[in-house]
Amino acid sequence: MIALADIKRSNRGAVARALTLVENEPDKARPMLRKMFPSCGKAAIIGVTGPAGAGKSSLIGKTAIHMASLGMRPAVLAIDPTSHITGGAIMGDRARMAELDEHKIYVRSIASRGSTGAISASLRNCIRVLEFAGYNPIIVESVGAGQTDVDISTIADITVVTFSPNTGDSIQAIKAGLTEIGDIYVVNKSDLSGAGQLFESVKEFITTSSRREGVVALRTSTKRPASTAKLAEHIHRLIKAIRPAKKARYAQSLECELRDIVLNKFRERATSVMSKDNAAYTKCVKSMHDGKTDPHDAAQKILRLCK
Ligand SMILES: Nc1nc2c(ncn2[C@@H]2O[C@H](COP(=O)(O)OP(=O)(O)O)[C@@H](O)[C@H]2O)c(=O)[nH]1
Ligand SMILES: [Mg+2]
Repeated sequence: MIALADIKRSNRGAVARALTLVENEPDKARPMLRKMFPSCGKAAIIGVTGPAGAGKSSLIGKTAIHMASLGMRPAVLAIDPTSHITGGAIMGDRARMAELDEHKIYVRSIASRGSTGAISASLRNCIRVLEFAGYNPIIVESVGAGQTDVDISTIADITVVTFSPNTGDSIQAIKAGLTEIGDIYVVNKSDLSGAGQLFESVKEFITTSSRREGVVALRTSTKRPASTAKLAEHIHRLIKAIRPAKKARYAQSLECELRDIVLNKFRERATSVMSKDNAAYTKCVKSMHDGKTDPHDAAQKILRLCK
């Protein structure tokens, strides 16, 4: 049993156990999540996305420390499957971990395998646990474009899209739709050559293509503290600016979550009905093959079996 009171006072062990339960045994986590639900929905959720290797983990590590010095209590969830492989600046680096620990910043990577629906559900519930534990904002690192397929911008209040000059596909990635989701565009690794040019392209692209208001482009380098401090300050200002709209945003996000759950459950149910072991299903298929039932009538029969 994990005591809610221990999670509430941010006991690290209790928070870690709660997150593990949510990830590995979602059904067993239900009663706990039910109790947490009424006090959730107020924490700001910051999504950080962009190509693998752009420096998201490193950047989050540095920025979170600035955020802590601005009086915030950030927690980080990484659903980046490459975080471990690249030596993941957040998770792997002991010195960095110690620094984050010192600032009481909670960092955790969460599973990126499984269906998109399962990852999103687990992410949303992990956010609840962290919010209940008093963390705010909750920063979520995800790889954009096709790798984990969790559309972070539907969950996040503020989306940071990150590029760097040495992930060659950056401009293509920008054009591939990322311009629609970002509130902040970051060209990281500005200490490397090519960053200036990329920054100009990003700026030009967002002024001509982004339909959102107040979108900014920033240059950062994890080697230059002033640049990451500036990013933290900008996020801080945005968090304050969106506060009045947070309730409505959360209501919208809950409805989105509800639809996801229902549609996923329905898909699971339908998939299990349409199995070769299901006599009613195979009968239906045979009747269709024999030319007795057309596919639409067969589908109606199967939908009745799904109830
Ligand atoms: N030169 C330079 N390297 C950086 C910078 N930020 C991150 N890196 C390096 O880029 C690599 C990938 O960083 P990581 O944070 O794991 O990227 P992620 O895959 O986007 O999370 C690591 O070797 C980092 O040390 C930066 O601002 N400048
Ligand atoms: Mg990473």
